[in-house]
Amino acid sequence: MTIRWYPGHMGKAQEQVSESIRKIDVVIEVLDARLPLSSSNHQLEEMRRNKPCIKVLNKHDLADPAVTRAWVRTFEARAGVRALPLSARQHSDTKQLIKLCQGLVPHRGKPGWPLRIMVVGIPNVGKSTLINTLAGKRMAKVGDKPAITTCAQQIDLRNGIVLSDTPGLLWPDMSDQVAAYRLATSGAIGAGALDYTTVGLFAAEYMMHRYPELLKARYKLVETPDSPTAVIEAVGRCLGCLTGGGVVDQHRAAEAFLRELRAGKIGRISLEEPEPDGGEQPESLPHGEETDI
Ligand SMILES: Nc1nc2c(ncn2[C@@H]2O[C@H](COP(=O)(O)OP(=O)(O)O)[C@@H](O)[C@H]2O)c(=O)[nH]1
Ligand SMILES: [Mg+2]
Repeated sequence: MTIRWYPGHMGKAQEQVSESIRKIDVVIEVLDARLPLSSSNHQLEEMRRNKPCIKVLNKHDLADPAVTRAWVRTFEARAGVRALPLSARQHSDTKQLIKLCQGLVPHRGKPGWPLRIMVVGIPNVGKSTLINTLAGKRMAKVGDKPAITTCAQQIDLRNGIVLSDTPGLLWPDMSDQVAAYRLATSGAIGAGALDYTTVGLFAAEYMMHRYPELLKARYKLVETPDSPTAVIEAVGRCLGCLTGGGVVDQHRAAEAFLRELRAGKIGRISLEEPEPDGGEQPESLPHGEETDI
């Protein structure tokens, strides 16, 4: 199955983000910590020119902490890039983000000379959640002041920082089918674009190779199932996704499996990891011969 998913107006969105970046000091790119590469936008590096960028590895609470640490090292090896794992709902986490921004542009953040930040990222990574947590109850719009009219509307965080109140919408590279499957597994792609059974089998294959112990613990299995279908079968039995005749309903079982995986019920899992040599993209196909995922 080929996943196709092209939200509308993407070309225009890219132009707007590119234009807005000219007038800000720090770009905050929100990524999904479970799949930081597949949830990134490859044009952003070009779009941000030489502006400092913080890669927020959001939904840290759902990701494998060791893999997230490896991603932080990979990103921070790039010029002008910092990386911070966090949970966008956590105030304490976002305070660290503010400190990092201030450290990157120390000459800004003074009266009449605010530090201007913008949150960008693909749909569903948590941009709005992050903006809401950053803004908190002290949120104030200051878009009518010429000196700081850098975007349509801004939120004055009252600590020398102004935040663009609309997130810069980017899009993932859907021509990469492995990335598309990872995005679908994470829930970043809307239900209309995918077939639960196929995505469930992709996720099952990944989990049986990468996190067999988590699978066994969650679904009370003695042995790791030997095929993706057997994983879904086992999940269906454990969760009671059965048809009238007591046979596992594959579709319902796959849907339940994905729901559990996305909610972190199976454990903290990452869907991709950087290569040890600093390269980023492990090559693998959803149902091909390769099994390096
Ligand atoms: N577990 C977890 N869920 C999060 C986190 N941040 C956001 N979410 C959830 O991710 C979904 C998408 O978030 P949203 O802010 O609307 O994403 P946006 O499309 O980038 O603005 C929502 O269901 C949020 O509750 C996080 O740090 N951890
Ligand atoms: Mg949003």
